[in-house]
Amino acid sequence: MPQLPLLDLEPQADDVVGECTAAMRASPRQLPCKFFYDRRGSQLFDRICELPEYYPTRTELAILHEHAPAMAARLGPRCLLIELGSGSSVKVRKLLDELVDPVGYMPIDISREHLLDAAGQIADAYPELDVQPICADYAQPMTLPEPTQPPQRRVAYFPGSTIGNLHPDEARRFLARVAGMVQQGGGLLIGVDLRKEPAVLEAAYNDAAGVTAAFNLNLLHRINREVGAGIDVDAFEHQAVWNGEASRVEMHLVARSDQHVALNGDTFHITVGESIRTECSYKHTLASFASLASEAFEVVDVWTDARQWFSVQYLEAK
Ligand code: AVJ
Repeated sequence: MPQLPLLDLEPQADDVVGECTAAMRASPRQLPCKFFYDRRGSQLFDRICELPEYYPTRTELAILHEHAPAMAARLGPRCLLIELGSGSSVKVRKLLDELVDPVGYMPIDISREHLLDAAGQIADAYPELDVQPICADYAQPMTLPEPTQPPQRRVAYFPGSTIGNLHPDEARRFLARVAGMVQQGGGLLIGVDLRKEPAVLEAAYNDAAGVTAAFNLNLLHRINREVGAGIDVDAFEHQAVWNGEASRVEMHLVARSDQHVALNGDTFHITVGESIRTECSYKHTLASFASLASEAFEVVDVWTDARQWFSVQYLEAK
C-alpha cells in the first residue's frame, strides 16, 4: 500500500495535570471532557454508542443512510471534504459513496496512528479519491494545504454532535473559524443532537448497564494513571442530570464521602455530596441552533429522523 502524504502540524500534547488543576479550582469544580478519551475511555465510548439508551449514534447513522444522496446533491460535484476529528472515518463512507467527483478528502485528527490507519483504509476503499490526512487539533486555528485540484466548494464535516460539548460562546467562535476554513459559499455538514423529553436524555447518559458511569469514572482513573494522583475513585458516583434552563445534560462525579484530591501540588477538599462537573452536552432546537450559527452560517438544509431526536444540517458560510 502506498504511503499517504501525511501533513503533520505536530499538535501539542495535552497538559492533563495543568488543565485539570485549573478546572478543579473553578467553582463549581470541573474537569475537561476532552480528557475522557484515553485508550480505555475511547473503548468505553465505542460501547456507549451501541447501548439501547444512547440514541444519537444510531439515529445519526440512520439519517445518513436515508439521506446521503440528498446530502451529496447539496454538496455538489467536485467538492473538497474536510473532516474535523475524523477518528475511524466510518460515517463519512456513506457520503463518499454518493459524492460526485470529489476532489479530495482531508481527515483531520489529533491521533496520528489512528488517523493514518483510518485514512489508509479510506484510500484503499476509494482508489480514485485524493486522501490527504492532516494530524492536527481541529480546535486550534490552522492553515489547510491546497488540494491537488481546485475544488468547486470546500465542505467541513463534523458529525456526532460533538458541537454539543461547546458552551454557546465557544460554539460561536468555533463556527466562525470553520466558516473561515471553508470560505464564503463553502459548507458545513454537521450532526446536531436535539432537545427532547428529559427522561430520554437522562437515560442516554445514565444507562442501565453502567457503561456511561464507567466512562465518567475512567476520567479519575486516567488522572491517577497519568499523574499518580491517588484519587479514591470508589468514593465517587456517576450522575447525569438534565439542566433545562441551560438546555444541556450535565455529567457529574459526586463524592460519597469527604475527599482530598492532590493534584500538581494543590489539594482540593471535596465534601460529601459535592460534585465535579465533567461534561456538558448541549441539546439544541432547530431554531436555537440556526440562531447560534447565524453569524457565520446560514442553515440551508436539515435532515432529521421521524421523532426529530437528531439532525444532520447543511450550513452555508456567509
Ligand atoms: C461525543 C460529545 C457527542 O455528548 O453525547 C456520551 C459524549 N458523553 N455519553 C455526547 C458522551 C456521555 C458524546 N459526544
